[in-house]
Amino acid sequence: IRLESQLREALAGRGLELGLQPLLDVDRNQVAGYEALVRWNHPERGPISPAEFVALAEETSLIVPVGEYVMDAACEAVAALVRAGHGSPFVAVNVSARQLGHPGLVERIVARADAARLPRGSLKLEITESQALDYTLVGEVISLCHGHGIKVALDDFGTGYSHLAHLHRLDFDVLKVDQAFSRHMLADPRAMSVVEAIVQLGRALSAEIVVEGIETPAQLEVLRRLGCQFAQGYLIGRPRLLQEILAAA
Ligand code: G
Ligand code: G
Ligand code: MN
Ligand code: NA
Repeated sequence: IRLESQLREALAGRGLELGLQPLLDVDRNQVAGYEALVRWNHPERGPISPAEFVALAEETSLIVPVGEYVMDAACEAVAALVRAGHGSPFVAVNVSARQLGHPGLVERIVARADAARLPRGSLKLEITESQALDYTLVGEVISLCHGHGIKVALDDFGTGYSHLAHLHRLDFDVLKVDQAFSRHMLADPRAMSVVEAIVQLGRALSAEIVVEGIETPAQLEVLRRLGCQFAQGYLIGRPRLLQEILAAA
């Protein structure tokens, strides 16, 4: 309860921050976009991971204003990066199962992108596999997004609930391979086989593949060899604030 009221205060004030973690276009060897990762700077406890407070936010419906904060900040961040000459990166925003059921989600995202004068193609949604999803709803959100030129990624692919049975009728544009697979792929041939198979699956479904948790050049080399489009992980970069990215350039 205390955490809940503190999160409400953070929403009202300036307690939330947006981390941006780069995704590398493996072929071109350049940053193509960012994943938006919300951070809560707690007054006493310091930064709290969304892994801790997103669940709380979902139980209390605070996930809706949290999601709006993230979309606003993400759109503003891309607009600022474009203005600063960082090309035209995309930004991928995480959406939880609870948010999917909230009417007007896609319309709100589109309105925010338009307000920031962003091309719709610079936005992606990441739907996580970590909870049971209403597949009919997911299908509707995907169609709505496609109608607006927004791509949709299936996050944490290969963990948690199995969406494999639904993949043939859910038109995901991107599959994000969980870091559990990349962590073991060089040491364990079976983990490598799984990553290879997912890359082939992506190709067969015309979906882009992002492999997460890339921490070493050897892991990145594997992705290059497999023809995987995007790499994400500490080797490419940790999540940083917009100001840090702008200052580093
Ligand atoms: O950055 P970190 O590893 O702490 O993120 C933990 C988890 O929180 C990730 O799985 C990510 O998908 C989720 N997450 C990060 N930002 C958001 C957000 O803005 N909304 C939702 N719903 N989940 C998020
Ligand atoms: O669930 P999702 O994949 O959206 O969240 C990604 C989480 O993984 C973030 O909290 C982020 O900080 C973390 N992360 C990102 N890259 C790496 C990495 O290379 N190694 C590890 N161990 N964690 C990472
Ligand atoms: Mn994600
Ligand atoms: Na993930």
